Amino acid sequence: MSSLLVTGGAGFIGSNFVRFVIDNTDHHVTVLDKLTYAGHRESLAGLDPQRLTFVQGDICDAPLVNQLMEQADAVVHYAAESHNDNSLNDPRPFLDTNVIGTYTLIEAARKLGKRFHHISTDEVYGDLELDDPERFSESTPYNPSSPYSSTKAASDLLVRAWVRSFGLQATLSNCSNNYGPYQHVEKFIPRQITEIIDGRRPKLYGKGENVRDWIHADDHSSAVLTILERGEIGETYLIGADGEKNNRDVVETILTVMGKDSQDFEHVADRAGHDMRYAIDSTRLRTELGWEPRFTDFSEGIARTIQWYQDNEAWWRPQKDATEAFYAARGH
Ligand code: NAD
Ligand code: TDX
Repeated sequence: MSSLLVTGGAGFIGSNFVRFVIDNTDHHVTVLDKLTYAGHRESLAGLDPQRLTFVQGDICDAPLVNQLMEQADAVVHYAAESHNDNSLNDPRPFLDTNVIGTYTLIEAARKLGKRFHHISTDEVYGDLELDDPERFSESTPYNPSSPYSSTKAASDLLVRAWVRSFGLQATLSNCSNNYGPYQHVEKFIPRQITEIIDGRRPKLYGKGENVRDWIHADDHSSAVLTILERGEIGETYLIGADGEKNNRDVVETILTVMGKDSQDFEHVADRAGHDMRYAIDSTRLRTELGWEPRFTDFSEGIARTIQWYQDNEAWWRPQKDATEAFYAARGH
């Protein structure tokens, strides 16, 4: 048994990872999470207290980070400001958490000689044309578009530099768009599900032609555990499950599964600098480390996600009004 320090473990993907680790390994998990608007203690409810320690704190707090890291065998770093629309409204927290927070963690990890895994996104590669036959791979040049993705790109480059300059024992992964339970209602899929529950129409930015490459959060978790166990130090692995869909197709699937007319959506103001298409080639992870996704039926995964939001209104309801007020003020 070993002890994992998981940053951002009360957020969407972090909390799914913590559940996955507790269900599938005998590791102990310590979560370090600031509980920003995006973090919820309730997302970790019901987990065995013998296996989980929760610490509320900031990854920019070096003394706290050092103290927690001393007790850990390995660190998995999810904590971030994660929403593109927020980054267009107020970029500063993205610089603090994504850049200075990552710097604080890797400084501690290198001084203490700890194994470190850095979680990142396919958005660091910029976007693809709709008809481009190529997908993102580990050798695609960085070309981020938004304040969010540029701070994630900066954090990736810091980790790579710390590997080369200081021998940091790190791996990195860049994953495509996740879906599943515990995702904040500001994000595309939960926003549309909860709009329909509230009797309103789903809202597509622009024409709805933008493509995202969807992966279930549990498949992301299994990939991260695989890389933590078998990944080569200093290397980057792209995580994706061949789930490319345009936003309009996703909304039509959600409407159909929820028993509504598949065309009952509306178009709203587009996002500034909106990336057109993301697509991941995960051949390396599959061939070198033997990873495979389990959730390959998107409609079934969406149906289970819809069911989760229908069954867990108490979890998302407190965030809904403020989220919609933010969007309304921006024409979204
Ligand atoms: P999220 O916004 O749901 O959760 C982020 C968590 O980090 C929250 O619990 C928040 O309280 C915490 N946090 C924020 N600032 C902090 C700080 N300074 N100190 C400590 N904790 C802090 O995000 P998510 O969607 O779960 O994303 C998690 C990670 O995965 C991020 O690094 C993101 O870039 C990456 N990622 C996300 C996706 C996606 O589709 N959501 C895809 C690929 C990669
Ligand atoms: O109401 C909406 N209508 C709409 O059409 C919202 C909220 C979004 N969209 C579009 C914008 C994108 O094309 O849906 C797509 C997905 O939007 P988001 O859920 O905001 O995700 P995205 O911007 O693609 O980024 C996500 O995936 C990569 C995560 O938020 C990032 O943290 C991750 O790095």
